[in-house]
Amino acid sequence: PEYSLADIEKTRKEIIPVSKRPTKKMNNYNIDNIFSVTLRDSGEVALIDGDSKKIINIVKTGYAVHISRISASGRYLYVIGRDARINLIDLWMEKPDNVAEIKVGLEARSVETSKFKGWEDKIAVAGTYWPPQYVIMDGDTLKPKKVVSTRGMTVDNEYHPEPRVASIVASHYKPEFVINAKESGKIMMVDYSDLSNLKTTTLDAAKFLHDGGFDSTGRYFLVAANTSNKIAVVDTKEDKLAALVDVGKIPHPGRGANFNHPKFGPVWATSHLGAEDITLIGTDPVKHKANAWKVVEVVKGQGGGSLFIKTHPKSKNLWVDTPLNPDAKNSQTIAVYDINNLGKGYQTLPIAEWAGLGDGAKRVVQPEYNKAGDEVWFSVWSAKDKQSAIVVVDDKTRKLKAVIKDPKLITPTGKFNVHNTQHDIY
Ligand code: DHE
Repeated sequence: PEYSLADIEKTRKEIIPVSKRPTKKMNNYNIDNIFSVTLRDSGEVALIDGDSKKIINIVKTGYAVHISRISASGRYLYVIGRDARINLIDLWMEKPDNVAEIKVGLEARSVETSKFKGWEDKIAVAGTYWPPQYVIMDGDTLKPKKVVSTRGMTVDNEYHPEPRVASIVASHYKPEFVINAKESGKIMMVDYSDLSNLKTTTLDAAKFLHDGGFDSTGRYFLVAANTSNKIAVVDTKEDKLAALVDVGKIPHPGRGANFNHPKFGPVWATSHLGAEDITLIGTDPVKHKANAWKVVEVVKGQGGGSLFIKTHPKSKNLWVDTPLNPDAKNSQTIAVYDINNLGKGYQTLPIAEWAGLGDGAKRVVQPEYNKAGDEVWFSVWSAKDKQSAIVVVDDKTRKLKAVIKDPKLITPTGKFNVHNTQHDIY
């Protein structure tokens, strides 16, 4: 079935209207260091206080809940389920909880919020897999304003009836969202400042756009065209494709990892689903022009089946997971590299073993830093009926710091630290 703006509006609930919401922060939490943790199979997120490691609240969200994103001010948390349900959580409440909810389609993976100066917290956007479209909403009420179809021609000029919307990021340079259509390989820079006279710049990238993140300056967005084995680089200042970079089989960066390479200068890194490669791409067209948008180094990891890679500006470590590797000795551990000496190879840390769980898949997935950049959190992901956990590692010593276990932590996967997600720090 198709899904119109009227259909979408019918599903909307303002659980707590804006006029009844707090006018200032009503709790003593260090909001910046809260983690929103996807509890995939229970359709919930756990809000965990990063300082005390205690669960603040378990909030009901959509089916097979997928990602969380934070508003520009850091107040509102948007969570999207695979059933295209968005939950808006107000972190200013005494106990942060849902304040609004909407179902923007039948199936979805992405949600984002306006970040340009003057537009903080004002607009939200969600992309759907079905129907193939994106929806622009009011940031605080989720009232839908505009639905735009992605049906049309691919980069090869063939018609595609259902290009799914993959990742979306908010530009820091303009009032624009960068919206990636998977099957068509088109990247749409959508201007949200005037929805009745909607301006969109469409870039031809490469087919099968999936996930990606900004470079360290926040100007360039690097997105995997996954089964095209390419990374597309978008210049969000000029609204142009800066490059299409050939990489190994099925890059899967999550949001990727930015660091200063001792030899090549600023780089952005991705790991791969289909290769053991960790690919480093130069991102500084000014001071390191010869390296910009080139693969400057490929480091070997534990194997294929990697989903996420992470570092932090304050850290010297690069963490690479391999949760979909068929060998448990890879899927249950993490590889960590010294950024200043990648050639030395990686150290393997037995994260699943540290969690001290019984039997289960215990896939170690998605490193995520705390605000200070001195701790890394990992999910140890088992089936719904088995115990899972979150393992916290001290970044400097690479030693176990804490294990968070609770019967309510069912199938934890993605984790989103408020500060790092709000400011695109990764
Ligand atoms: Fe994801 C991000 C799609 C399966 C965990 N995933 C994304 C994004 C897309 C996507 C398009 C980028 C969103 C953005 O930035 O706006 N994911 C898909 C799929 O189509 C796929 C392959 C199959 C499916 O059935 O959904 C899929 N994803 C998974 C999982 O099985 C994972 C590992 C566990 C889970 O929770 O479902 C998973 N995906 C994640 C995570 C992110 C993500 C944790 C965000 C990473 C980040 O650091 O931002």
